[in-house]
Amino acid sequence: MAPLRSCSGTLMGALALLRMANVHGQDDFAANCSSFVDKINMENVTTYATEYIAAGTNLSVAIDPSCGRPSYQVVSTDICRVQMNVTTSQRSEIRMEAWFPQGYTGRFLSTGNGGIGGCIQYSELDYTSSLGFAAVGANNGHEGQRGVAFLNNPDVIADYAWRSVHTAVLVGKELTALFYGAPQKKSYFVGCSTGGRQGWKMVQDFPDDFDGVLSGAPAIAFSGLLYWSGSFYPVTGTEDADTFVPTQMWLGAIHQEVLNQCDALDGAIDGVLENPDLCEFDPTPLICAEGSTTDCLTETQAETVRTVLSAVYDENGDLIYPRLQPGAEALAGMTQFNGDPYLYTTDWWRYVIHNDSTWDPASITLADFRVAKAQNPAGVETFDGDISAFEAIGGKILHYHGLMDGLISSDNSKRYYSLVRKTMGREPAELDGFYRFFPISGMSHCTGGDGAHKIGNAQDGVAGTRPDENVLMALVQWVEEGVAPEVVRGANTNQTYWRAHCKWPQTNKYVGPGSYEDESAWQCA
Ligand SMILES: *[C@@H]1O[C@H](CO)[C@@H](O)[C@H](O)[C@H]1NC(C)=O
Ligand SMILES: *[C@@H]1O[C@H](CO)[C@@H](O)[C@H](O)[C@H]1NC(C)=O
Ligand SMILES: *[C@@H]1O[C@H](CO)[C@@H](O)[C@H](O)[C@H]1NC(C)=O
Ligand SMILES: *[C@@H]1O[C@H](CO)[C@@H](O)[C@H](O)[C@H]1NC(C)=O
Ligand SMILES: *[C@@H]1O[C@H](CO)[C@@H](O)[C@H](O)[C@H]1NC(C)=O
Ligand SMILES: *[C@@H]1O[C@H](CO)[C@@H](O)[C@H](O)[C@H]1NC(C)=O
Ligand SMILES: [Ca+2]
Repeated sequence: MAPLRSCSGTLMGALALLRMANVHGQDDFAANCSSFVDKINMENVTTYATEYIAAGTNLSVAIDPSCGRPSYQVVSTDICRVQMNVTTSQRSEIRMEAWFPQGYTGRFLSTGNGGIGGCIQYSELDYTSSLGFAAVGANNGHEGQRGVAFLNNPDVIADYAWRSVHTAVLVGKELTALFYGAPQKKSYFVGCSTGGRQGWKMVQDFPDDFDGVLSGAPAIAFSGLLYWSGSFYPVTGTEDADTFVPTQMWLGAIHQEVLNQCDALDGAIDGVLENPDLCEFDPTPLICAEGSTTDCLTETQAETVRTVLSAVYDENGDLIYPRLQPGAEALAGMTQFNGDPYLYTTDWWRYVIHNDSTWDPASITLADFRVAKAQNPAGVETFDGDISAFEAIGGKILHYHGLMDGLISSDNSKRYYSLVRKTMGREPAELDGFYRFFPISGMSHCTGGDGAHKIGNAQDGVAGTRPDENVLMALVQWVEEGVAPEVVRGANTNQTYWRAHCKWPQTNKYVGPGSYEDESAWQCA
């Protein structure tokens, strides 16, 4: 029958047209991207490339070797890559990139940085652009993971403390509007460590920048943190000192003894501490018996263990920085108790605080801390408990911290939560409307760890993209639909089990009857 033939003819024609439209859509996107460079005309912005990058491309990227990050990134989705430099003062600038996905969702996002760098996080640009965010990332005002660029240049320090992220957000939002033809609907931040601090800095001082902030393991109370990290070297001494505790002991016997004493306190012997606050670790059982010398500690070494696992206080007994939470001693043993000066501390006091590139990290004392705290260059402390301006704009902040973090104590995140409570005079139920904090058991520093650490906070830690299995998408749901996360779920490394991490101040307790790998065998209390 004629109508049928014509119908199927129309259908085939329509399919062909659709295919052509798809190809044209891609061509348009690519063409729009390559010509985009000519449309950009912004003060202080030098754009040197806009190029279409097809999904699957193994992109070679400029990254300083000190960053310890790969010099390539495999791109997961079709993007328009925009590379530019932005002047931030007469003697400082940032290098920045914007990755505009073809599958744009109307959401803008800024990534963060790490350490005292200097390193664009290409993995996070890729991760977030593949989720449909128009994503930006900047180099924080200098290249690489050292502090030399700070010397005698407070503008580079200001870029590091706040201006790089803030500038990249202003420029990035303008470019997003220009490229897609309309302003972003919502704006987000994702970062961990120094990135976590950057997120908090924006919440505290630039509340209009973001609608939602995902801040992990934040390097806040900055001078206290770097003083704490720098205080270990004079205690441990170098590898040949009597006071030194071999890294193998931290990885093996000491971590095991912490588990012996504290793993069961949450109800389950699973190699993970759900509530390190209950753990008062005592290294005494590890002291060598008469005649024994292996897998044990001398009295002197036991004293080192006690000291480096304690909080640091000033002369008046005021807390400078809390203790490392038990469970993280293996990572800390490798990175902080390893008999070397802590590089970030060394560089910060040399190139920022004392302007003296010969300053000796072995000489660090409370006086050095006092100078740094008083100087608080460009407001880097990031420990302001009044975040009411962010609440007032309707912003949401989702804060998390790994309980196996051996670089930044999760106790300091709890301390900040308390500071906000006290400063704003709010109970947790009242903060819940806009600020929620989730300690993540079994998570190391930002990614990795022995427990259910894959929460979707970074490309290295993704086990799903639904809001109930991905903390970034949970934040989006909170901001856009008003559905706030009650728990943050994560999977372990091999994704053989999931666990729901509780909202602070609740903690997880194993109640059974199933195995500890059974999510429903745990309860927040
Ligand atoms: C390309 O740009 C034109 C004009 O600015 C716009 O109408 C079109 O939607 C864009 N196409 C794609 C695929 O981005
Ligand atoms: C991408 O390229 C780098 C070196 O250029 C190479 O080491 C890496 O294996 C490549 N990755 C993939 C997935 O092809
Ligand atoms: C952009 O900044 C980087 C890092 O400071 C610099 O190496 C590069 O030469 C600059 N590029 C342009 C085109 O200005
Ligand atoms: C450009 O940078 C200068 C500082 O070098 C600053 O004073 C000015 O406000 C910037 N312009 C814009 C549009 O941001
Ligand atoms: C180091 O230099 C900066 C800027 O050049 C200055 O603000 C600071 O006071 C100096 N610190 C010392 C200890 O000289
Ligand atoms: C995870 O999987 C890898 C590769 O299959 C395997 O080598 C490793 O032993 C597994 N780890 C655990 C903890 O099961
Ligand atoms: Ca346990």
